[in-house]
Amino acid sequence: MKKEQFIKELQKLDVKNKDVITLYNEISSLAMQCAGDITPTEGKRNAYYLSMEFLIGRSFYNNLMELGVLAQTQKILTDKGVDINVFEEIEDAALGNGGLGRLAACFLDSAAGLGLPLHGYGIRYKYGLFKQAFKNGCQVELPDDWQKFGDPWSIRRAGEKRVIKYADMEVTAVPYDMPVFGKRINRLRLFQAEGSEEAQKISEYLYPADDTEEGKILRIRQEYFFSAATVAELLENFVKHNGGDFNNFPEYNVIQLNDTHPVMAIAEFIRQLTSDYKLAFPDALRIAKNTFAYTNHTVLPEALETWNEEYIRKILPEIADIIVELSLYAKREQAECGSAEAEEMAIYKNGRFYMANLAVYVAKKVNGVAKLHTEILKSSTFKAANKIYPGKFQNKTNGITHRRWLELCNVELCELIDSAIGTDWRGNISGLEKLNGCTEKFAEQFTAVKAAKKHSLLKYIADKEGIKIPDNFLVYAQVKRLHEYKRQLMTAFAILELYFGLKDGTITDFQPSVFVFGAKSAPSYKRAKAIIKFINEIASKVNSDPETSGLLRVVFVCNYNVSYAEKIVAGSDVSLQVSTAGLEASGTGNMKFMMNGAVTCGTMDGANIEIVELAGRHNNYIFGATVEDLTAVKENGYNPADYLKGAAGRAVETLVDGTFSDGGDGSFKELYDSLLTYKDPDNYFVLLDLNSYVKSLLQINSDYKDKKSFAVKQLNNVANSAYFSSDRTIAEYSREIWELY
Ligand code: 26W
Repeated sequence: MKKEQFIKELQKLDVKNKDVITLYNEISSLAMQCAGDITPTEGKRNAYYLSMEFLIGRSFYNNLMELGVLAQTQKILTDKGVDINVFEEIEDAALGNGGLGRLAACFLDSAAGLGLPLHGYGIRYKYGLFKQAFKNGCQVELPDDWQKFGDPWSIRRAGEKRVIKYADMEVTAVPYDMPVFGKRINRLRLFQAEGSEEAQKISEYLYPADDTEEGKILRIRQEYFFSAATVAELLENFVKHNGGDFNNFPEYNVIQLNDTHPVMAIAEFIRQLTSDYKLAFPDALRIAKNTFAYTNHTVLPEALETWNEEYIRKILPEIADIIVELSLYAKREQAECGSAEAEEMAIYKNGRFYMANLAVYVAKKVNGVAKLHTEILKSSTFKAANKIYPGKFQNKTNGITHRRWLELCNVELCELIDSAIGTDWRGNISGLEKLNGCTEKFAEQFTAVKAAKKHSLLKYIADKEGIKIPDNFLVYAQVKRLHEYKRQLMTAFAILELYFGLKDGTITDFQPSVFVFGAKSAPSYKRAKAIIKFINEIASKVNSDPETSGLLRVVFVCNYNVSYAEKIVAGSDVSLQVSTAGLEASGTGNMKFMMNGAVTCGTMDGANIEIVELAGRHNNYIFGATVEDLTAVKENGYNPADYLKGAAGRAVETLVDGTFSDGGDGSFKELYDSLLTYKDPDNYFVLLDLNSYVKSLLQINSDYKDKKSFAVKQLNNVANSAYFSSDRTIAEYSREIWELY
């Protein structure tokens, strides 16, 4: 069905006494008929993106926009007495945790937008990322039953199901296909586990708590489940369409591994080629080396997956044997390296499998996700491999799809851009830089647009959180997963310093400001949960203080997700990106804020460096220790207590002086001890950077008085944000890794 047909059908749709969910399913199903056949085109080279997470968010508005019928649908529904915004009740499909999962969704959108054949493979979780609620300011997790609204955007393909075998069970993998709309329509195929109760568990929950042996085994089962189903399908299709000479397999297929979660696909690929298709191991390995590419998304040791050999051997003995065999091949190839380097690259050591090293050994290309991150991979994390495999490592700075993160979430800004530079930029986002010539001229109009989006955001927050913030407030936002390295705790202390300064009169002439937080903590991450509680405690104290609540507010929005993010990035003035230098591989929220005209208040970390490089340091607010500074600090010995002078000391003391209550679980004291008492205190240098952070926040507050010049800074960020469209990122992957034409 073409979109004209969709419009005709929609006009005929009877909406009388139908509830939102029925309407949602009927309209979505109509749009789905526009998709037609979405099977990957055989005979051409296709790229396949294997990811454990696809954080696609809400599909309804995005898909109608990508089909080019969103405005008309809104009009037709309005004429029928239906406000299109009612579908906001339909929750997001949160099939991911955060960064790497949302990136996967943006990549699929951009490939479709560019007309490139990139198809996703993953898991169709019954329950996605938990729904967050607050009980006395503490995070509680509720199941994310996203399918209760129906799932009109997927097509079940029972005819293509296949059996996945473990030593102790068999599972049926049933594919569900979701179209990815764009200039061409690509496909996201998610496998659902069916069979016994035990088998169904494999696709029940996203990332089960892996702090137990049972959790770890389940995670291994999940990783193997979708990897094996995908490999089996790609090999079968190759035989069916391109003959049986597997030497040509890389001509038609390139497989991108999104972090280490799908890395077992490499071992499974070799297993199937050797045991099912009778290839010799060296041939299977050679073909694998021409097929796979690997993206690393983090240098944090706790996120670089290693698996206890026994766990894998227990349920996947052949995979364990193949990984051991690969480690021997790698050792032989790396024989000329010194023992220390061999140790660093080891795939199999002290009874554990190092999945990142396996990926680095086999993958033809390995990429980091921002310039600094890739430098750290080459000079530190994978230093030895970079030395013996020249040309293997490359950078692919992340991006975000500007269709969702600008055109869908900020129509008003897009109209302003159209009026300033015409509409060519919508066809090719790099045209945005034409704005550089007229940011002064359009500054006032930008201020009006930002004010309108801020009004919508604050109204939404009032509705959802019950907290009313006046429209004249300056909006600082820190929205991302809760992790110590992202330093939400440092923002909490900075807010307390502002609060105390307002109370004792040392801070004057302060522009009314609100700090908006949004974050979910992993359920088992106690310290992150304590930080959430601490921020909520600060919010209730600050917001209820009549002396200062006209000047300073704090809001921790509940159940932050993709849809909430769309409103926050459009309505905020300042984007807080304050991770410890060297630890945020890239960040992608930073790019969303930049594209929507927020200035970045941040450290020289991840993609912040490239944002500031492109938008101009004078249009942003950089503070804090750099990677080099921290190396020196560590060498000279770091004593956080040295940084407790004045207001900083007072702010930190509130963790233990009774100002706030942790509800009696001792978590605030533990937080305090982690900063000051433990033998290796303040691992993320919160106290080191706190003072310069507060100075930065005050500078922003002061600059905000001159609305015009502040707006020029903000608009300059928009003008230089095209580089951070994932269209640019995908074009680079396509040219330099996938070689798609
Ligand atoms: C321990 C915290 C943690 C949890 C999960 C760190 C990393 C992970 C994932 C394994 C990797 C991940 O999501 N990394 C994020 O990937 C984004 C997309 O590339 C980057 O923008 C983020 O900087 C990076 O943290």
